[in-house]
Amino acid sequence: MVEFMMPFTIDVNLQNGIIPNAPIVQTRHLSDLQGLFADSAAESALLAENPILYEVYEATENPVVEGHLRYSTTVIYPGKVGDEYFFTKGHYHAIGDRAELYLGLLGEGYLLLQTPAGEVHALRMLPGTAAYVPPYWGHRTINVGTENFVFFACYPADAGYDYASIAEKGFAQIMVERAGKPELVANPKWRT
Ligand code: S6P
Ligand code: ZN
Repeated sequence: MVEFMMPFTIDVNLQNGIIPNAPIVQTRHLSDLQGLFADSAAESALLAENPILYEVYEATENPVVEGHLRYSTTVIYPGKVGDEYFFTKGHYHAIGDRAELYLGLLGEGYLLLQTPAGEVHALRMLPGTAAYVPPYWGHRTINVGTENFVFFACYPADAGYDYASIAEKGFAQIMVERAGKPELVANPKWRT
């Protein structure tokens, strides 16, 4: 017998990305991403200030089971550690074959995608860009602009998070500022 969950709507504030009354709000400071930026000296120096790099508003209390969806907005603040732009931790999904869709809402960023072997793709994201994360790709978002970079994400409720692989190896390539513009370069800290 099918149990029918009641349909519902949520509100996303399109001026700032905030989901009012989101049951889950995560605030990630630089200290939560310690060791992930390429320039360790710049990272240590900025740790004294320990800025907030991004916030996640997770909107749903849907059951965390196969078949349901969860969704969130992420607000990444503008800034750099050395010449590397602020980014999210990045993760693979714990259930690797779960895909995801991002929709750019505000600002300018990149979605960095990586296979476990270190093949990297960078997709530019602007307001209105829908970016697809296919199954098995690790993903991280980066704010390369001077304003907040905000996007909406929708993902299978049971996808889960594997942060350990990224924390251990990082991404093979990183986004840095060169002559005032974002450029993808090899990550000197990447471990195969
Ligand atoms: C979840 C989805 C996003 C991220 C968020 C923060 O599958 O990809 O909601 O969780 O952008 O990134 P991270 O890497 O800290 O979870
Ligand atoms: Zn994800």
